[in-house]
Amino acid sequence: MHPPVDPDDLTVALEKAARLIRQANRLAVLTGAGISAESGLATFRGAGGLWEGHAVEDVATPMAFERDPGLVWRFYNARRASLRTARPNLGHEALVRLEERFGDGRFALITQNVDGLHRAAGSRRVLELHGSLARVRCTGCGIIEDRGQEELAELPHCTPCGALLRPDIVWFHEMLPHDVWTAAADAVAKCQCLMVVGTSAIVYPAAGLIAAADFVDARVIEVNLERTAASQHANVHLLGPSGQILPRLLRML
Ligand code: BJW
Ligand code: ZN
Repeated sequence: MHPPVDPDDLTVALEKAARLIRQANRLAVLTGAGISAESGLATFRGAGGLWEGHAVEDVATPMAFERDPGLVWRFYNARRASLRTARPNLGHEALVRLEERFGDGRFALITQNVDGLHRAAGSRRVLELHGSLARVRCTGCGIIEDRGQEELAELPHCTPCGALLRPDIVWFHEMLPHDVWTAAADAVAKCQCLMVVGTSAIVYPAAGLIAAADFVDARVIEVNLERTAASQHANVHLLGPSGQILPRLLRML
C-alpha cells in the first residue's frame, strides 16, 4: 500500500505542472503500460505482472521464441484477445487534446506500449518504440502485415512463403526501429518539457529519454501511482491514476 496523496499537495503539483506545460514551446510525452491500466490491460511488472509463471523478460526474447514459439504465441494471442474489449480511457483522450493544443511540430507522443490505444483514442502522430500487437512479421521473407484484432492460429505461418510468423514487437536484445527511435530522441532533445506517464522507467533505451531530457535542461513531469526510476529526474510528481490526473491537468492549462 502507498500512503494516500494529500489533495492539497496534488493541487499544488498540478498547478506547477500546468505552468511548466504552458511555458514550453515544445512538449514531449513518454507513456508506458500504466496509461492503459485503466483500460483493463495488465502492466508488465508488479502484482499480476507475470504470465504463466514467466517474467516478461523470459517470454519476450528472440531466444524464447526459438526455444518455444508455441509458448510465446500463447502469450501474444492472449494479449491480442484482451485488446478486443479494451477501449482508450480518459488519460489517452487527454493526450489527444494536448496534441491538438500544441499542434504539429510542437508535440511528440512517444509510447512503449504495443496496444494501439493512443491511435484508437485519436492521437495523430504516435512514435511506437516497441512495435505493435496488431502487426506480424515473417521470420522467413520479413514481410510485415497488420492483422488488426483478427484471431491468429496457435502457430501462424506466412501465406507467401510458409515460414513462421512472429509478433512485430521489439523483444529484449533487439534494436528499436531506427526511424522511430531517432524521431523520439530528436523530439526529446528539442523539448522544454517531458511528461512521463505510467512507466517504471527501467527498460532501456526508452528510459534513457528521461535522462536525455535532464541533459537538455527540459522540465520533467512524472505521472504515476508511485515513485519510479524516473522520479530522480522529475521536477514535478503527480501521484495518482493517469486517467484522473491527465484530464485534471488539461483543465488547468
Ligand atoms: C500507473 C497506473 C495508472 C500502473 N496510472 N501509472 C542494463 C542496462 C541498460 C540496458 C540493459 C541492461 N540489461 C539489459 C539491457 C537491455 C534491455 C533492458 O532495458 N533491460 C532492462 C530490464 C534492464 N533492453 C533491450 O534489450 C532493448 N534493446 C536494446 O537494448 O537493444 C540494444 C541491443 C541490441 C542487441 C544486443 C544488445 C543490445 C529492447 C527493449 C524492448 C522491451 N520490450 C518490452 C516487451 C515488449 C513485448 C510485449 O509487449 O509483450 O516492452 S519489455 C516491456 O517493458 C514492454 C514495455 O514497453 C516495457 C516497459 O514497461 P513499462 O511500460 O514501464 O511497464 P511496467 O509494468 O514496468 O510499469 C508500469 C508503470 O505504470 C508502473 O510504474 C506503475 O506504477 C504505473 N501505473 N497503473 C499511472 N493507472
Ligand atoms: Zn514470409
